[in-house]
Amino acid sequence: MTNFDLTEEQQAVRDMVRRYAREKIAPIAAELDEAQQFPEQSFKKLGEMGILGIGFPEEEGGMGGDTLSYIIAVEELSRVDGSHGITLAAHCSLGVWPIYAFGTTEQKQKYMPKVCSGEYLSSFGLTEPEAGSDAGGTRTTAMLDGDHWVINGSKQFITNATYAGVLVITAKTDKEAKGSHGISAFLVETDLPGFNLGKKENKLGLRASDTRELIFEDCRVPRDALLGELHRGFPLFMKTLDGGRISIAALALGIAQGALDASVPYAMERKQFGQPICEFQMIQSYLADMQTEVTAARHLTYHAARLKDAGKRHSMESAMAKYYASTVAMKATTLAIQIHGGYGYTKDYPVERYFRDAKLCEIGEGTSEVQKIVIARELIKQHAG
Ligand code: COS
Repeated sequence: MTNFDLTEEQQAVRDMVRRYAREKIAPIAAELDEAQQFPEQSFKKLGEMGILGIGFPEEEGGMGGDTLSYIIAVEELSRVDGSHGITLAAHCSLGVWPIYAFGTTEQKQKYMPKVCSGEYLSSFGLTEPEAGSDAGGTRTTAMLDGDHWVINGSKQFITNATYAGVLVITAKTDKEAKGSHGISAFLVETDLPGFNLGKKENKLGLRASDTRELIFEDCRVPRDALLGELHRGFPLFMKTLDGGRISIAALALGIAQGALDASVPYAMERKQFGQPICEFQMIQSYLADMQTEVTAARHLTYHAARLKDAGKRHSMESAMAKYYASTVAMKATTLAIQIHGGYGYTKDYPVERYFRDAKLCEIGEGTSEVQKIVIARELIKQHAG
């Protein structure tokens, strides 16, 4: 990988996470995937290393790194195991970031040190059975009763749910308001009465990551658990997703790079017709496509991260990075299996896992179709002046 003008700090994060991923995660990734086992020990260790608070200021309890350092950490984990990558992505982008960006001083003092150190894992409860791409279709409600909000409803496909200490969730606070209006965000501690975990999903890929349903039955959270402005939860989570989508781009990028990492040495070692298959031009064509497209995806992803670091609007760039990197991950992992031939279709090589893991990138945090809507709308807006 070329340097991409990384600072010394960004390179140090990359090297640290890369070393940890290669030495500690790569040897156990296949086993965790097979057993659908969440890597609790890894996240304890990543918390000790500061990685769970990597993109947040030291005074908030974070490591003091920037968005790009965090994105590189997701990429390096995903290069050996997408389940680790998505767990970090959901924690930092969807759980911690909204607390940091929209929390009151009291909320930040209460939660930031815990989520940055890994004492609490965190995540985001937005999706519901009737509110997937149509994120404004939220049916979960939060009604004020004295000094408490009473939450009722359910959330689906929530990453990290079992292991989270606090979650950001969304609920309708004005039942009369239509569509994206009248939704608010809340901080919910997961040991509250009325908060229950539902079914654990048995997934195609990212099987060592935790994905569950959340069920709220008269779950009472304190009045000051409201995060951000009342009834303005929709823009809050759209801004959150603008950042989250860069981390899913990094997940896709890492998986695609992992597929390429596995394919080059395999193509150099595997002999057919009396020579290594890397000497055949059709295999070279596959490798050339993978290298070119992975590099292009990295440019888009790092660019979106740099815009976020510069405090500039990055909705379109995040969507482009996610859309493109996900497409690249699907293609690169498909080609990696093709290069490995019959062996690639078995669990003896990691490329079948990468292939299964890649598919989520085209779905989670907004499908590729949703990304195209975001890109086109931004483009039209820019042209309208
Ligand atoms: N940043 C800040 N505000 C934003 C925003 C952004 N990126 N995008 C939209 N908003 C604001 C709009 O300005 C508008 O504000 P007002 O109510 O003040 O006018 C409001 O949010 C509604 O926006 P819009 O009309 O664009 O909403 P739509 O219902 O048309 O949104 C899409 C359509 C499909 C783009 C949206 O629902 C979406 O992204 N869906 C996918 C959700 C998703 O990713 N789910 C997976 C979650 S996994 S955690």
